[in-house]
Amino acid sequence: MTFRWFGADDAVSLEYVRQIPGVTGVVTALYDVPVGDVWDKSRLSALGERVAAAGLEIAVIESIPIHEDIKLGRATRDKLADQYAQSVQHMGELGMPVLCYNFMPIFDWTRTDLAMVQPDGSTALAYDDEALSRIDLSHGTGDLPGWATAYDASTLQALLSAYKEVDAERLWENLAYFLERVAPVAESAGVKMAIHPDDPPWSIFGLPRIITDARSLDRMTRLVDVPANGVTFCTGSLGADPANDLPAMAAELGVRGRIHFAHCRNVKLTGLRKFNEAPHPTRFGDVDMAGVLAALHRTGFSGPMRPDHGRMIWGETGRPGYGLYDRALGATYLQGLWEGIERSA
Ligand SMILES: [Mn+2]
Repeated sequence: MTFRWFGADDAVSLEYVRQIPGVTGVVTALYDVPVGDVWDKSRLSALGERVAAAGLEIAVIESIPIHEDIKLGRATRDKLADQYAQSVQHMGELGMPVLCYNFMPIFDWTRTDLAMVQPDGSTALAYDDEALSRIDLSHGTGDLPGWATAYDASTLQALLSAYKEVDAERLWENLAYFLERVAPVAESAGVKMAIHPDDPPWSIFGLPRIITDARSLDRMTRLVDVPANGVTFCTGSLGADPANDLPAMAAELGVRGRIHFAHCRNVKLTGLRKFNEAPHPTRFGDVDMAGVLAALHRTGFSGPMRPDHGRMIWGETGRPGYGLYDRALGATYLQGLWEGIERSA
């Protein structure tokens, strides 16, 4: 069991993470490296030492962001892919076994409310496609929750217009081009690459999103058909689309040995392309968490798992989705569920 940690300025300290029963690994990153630059091996090593000093280990790097030029297929992508592969090589040399990354244009996870009040008084992240469609990006990302300072107006407009030339098929080509250069390096360095599904799993702001369902995950793993080219099975992202049969998808990818990391989170679907995040146990949302874990268990999954986002409960404030308390409850629930599955198997 692992837990995400955002580094030295995370309000949830490593010492607290260490006290969650059963959590042995952290999921972290170097957060201040400019996108595209090589991750310095000595800095990565120092991060590992800091985590080790707290009695934990780095189980997953989440994530090394992929430069937009790679996703856009621009001429600089060769150099950028080489630099990315160099960072992956450094991970391997330091024994950091799993890399979670994503291939979403411009924005990664997107929500329209970071603190939707729930009937029990807790707050949760929420998404409503109608609310998203009303957000005006012409003056930058100021109105998009969680992305307020990410892009100024001119940078964002330039990127949005560059993506007008990149449809879903072109994005697939660009993903293949990237993986052809990086996945073999990961394979030989002993690093498992685990692509994170698009969150939410559909197009937003007219941008293509391609990692959304069983078919696309299967296609992705076959772009470069090596064991290191795998998936982060994020139940919350994939579960936002009711057409996704999560236990079947976990079984299918799991039996091929391509699930390298599990993100476990529940979502409550409240309308068409509308949901809020929910407590981790199956009955609080639309994700069959018991079914997913049973499928993972059956297919011999032994990789890292983390409770993905949590609600804010007990008056906690902090980074939306990443408080201590609800995620810790999730970690213990998931271990209890796993124990039950193991006992009855
Ligand atoms: Mn996730």
